[in-house]
Amino acid sequence: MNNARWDRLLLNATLATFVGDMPYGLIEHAAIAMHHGRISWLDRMVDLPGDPAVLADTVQSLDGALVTPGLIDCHTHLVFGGDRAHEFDLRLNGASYEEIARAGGGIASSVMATRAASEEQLFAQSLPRAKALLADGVTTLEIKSGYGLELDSERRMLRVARRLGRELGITVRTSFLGLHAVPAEYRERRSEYVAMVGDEMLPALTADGLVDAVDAFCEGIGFSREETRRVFERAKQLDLPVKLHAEQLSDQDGAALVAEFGGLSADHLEHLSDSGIRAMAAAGTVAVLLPGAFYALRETKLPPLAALREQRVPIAIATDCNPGTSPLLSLRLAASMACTLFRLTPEEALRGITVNAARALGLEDRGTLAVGQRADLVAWHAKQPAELCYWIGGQLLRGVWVGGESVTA
Ligand code: DI6
Ligand code: FE
Repeated sequence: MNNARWDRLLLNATLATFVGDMPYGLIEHAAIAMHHGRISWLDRMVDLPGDPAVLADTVQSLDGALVTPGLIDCHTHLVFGGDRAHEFDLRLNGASYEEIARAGGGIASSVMATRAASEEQLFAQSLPRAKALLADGVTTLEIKSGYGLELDSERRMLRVARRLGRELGITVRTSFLGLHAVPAEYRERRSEYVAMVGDEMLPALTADGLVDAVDAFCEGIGFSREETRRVFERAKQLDLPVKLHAEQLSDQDGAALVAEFGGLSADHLEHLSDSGIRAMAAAGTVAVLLPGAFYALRETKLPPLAALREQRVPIAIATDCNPGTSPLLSLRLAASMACTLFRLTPEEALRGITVNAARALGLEDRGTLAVGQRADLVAWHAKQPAELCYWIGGQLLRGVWVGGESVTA
C-alpha cells in the first residue's frame, strides 16, 4: 500500500511528550505516526483521522505501553582502551586515588591503553558499551575524545565514535576533549601542550569533520580557566560550540567562563556558586548533572538543585560513562540515581535525559514527541513515566525506532 499517509502507526500508547505544562506532557489512550523519518501525527486514539489500516503501511498496537522520545546521553567518554577494574579493586583494598595515579594509574593508564589500541581494537572494545546504552533506550549519544592526548590517537577515538553511530544506526555527537589531562611527555611543558591543543589538534580534527563541540576539564587537577579560555577562543574562531567539565571537585568559576562563551552546557557542578548559576541562566547554558561520578567517588557535596530550579536553569542528566570515575552503562540508572542521590523528581530526571539533554547538545529536532520532530522513540515495558526511574536496573525496553526505522537493541 504505497498510497498510505504514513509509513508507520503505533496504537494504544501512553505518550510522554515532554511538550506543554502537563506532567510529562502525558497523552493517554494515544497513537503516534511516523513518516519519512519524522513524527507525522500524534494525538488521542479517538481523534485518529480514519481507519488505521488505511492510514499507515505498518500498524502496531502497544497495549497501553509507555512511549517516550529516544533517550539522549549527552556526556560520555565511552571510547577508551582497556579498563580500570583493577584500580577499583586496589582502591577498595585501601590504596588512594593519588597513590594509584603516582604509580602510573588513573587517566594516564587509560591514555596508555588507548594509544596502544588500533582503531579496530578500540572499536571492538567500545561497541558493547554503546550497545548497552542502546539496550536501555539511548538513540543519541555524545562521545568525547581525551584519552589520546596526541593528534593521531585523538583522531582515532573520534573516528571510532562516529563509526559506532553508523554501525548501530544511532546519532553520535563528538566532543574534542584535548584538555582532559596533561600527557606525561608534556608534564614540564604544559603551556606548550595547551597551545598545541588549540593551534594544531583542534583545527586538524575540525578539518577532518570529527568535532561537533569542544570540551575541557577545568579543575585544580585539570586545566585552569586561562588555559581553558585559550582553547575556547580557538573554538569560537572555528565556529564550534563549547561545553565544560566545571566545578566537579572545586569551584574554579568554570561555569561563568563557559556561559561567557554562550556554551551549550556546564557539567558536574557539585561546587557551583550562585554567580555561576546566574551566569548560566543568563546564557541559557544547560546544567548537566552526572550522578554516576558522584556515586563512584562517594562524593557528599550535592549540586545546588534548589538554586538551579529557582533560576530556571535547564537540567540534564548523563552517564559520564568513563573507565575511572563512572563506569556506568545505563542512562536509566543515571536518572534513577539523579532522583535518589540528587533528589530530582522523576519528571525532572526524565526531562534531563530527553528534552534538556537535546538542548545540551544543541539539537532542536529531538527530545520531545511532537509533529515534525525526528521519529526517535522508545516503547517501554512500563505504563507510567516514573517507572523508568523507579526500577533500579532490569530490562524495560520494548521497542526502539530511530529516524522512523525499528532498531534491534
Ligand atoms: N572528569 C571525570 O570525572 C573524568 N574525566 C573528567 O574530566 C575522569 C576520567 C578518568 O578518570 O578516566
Ligand atoms: Fe566527564
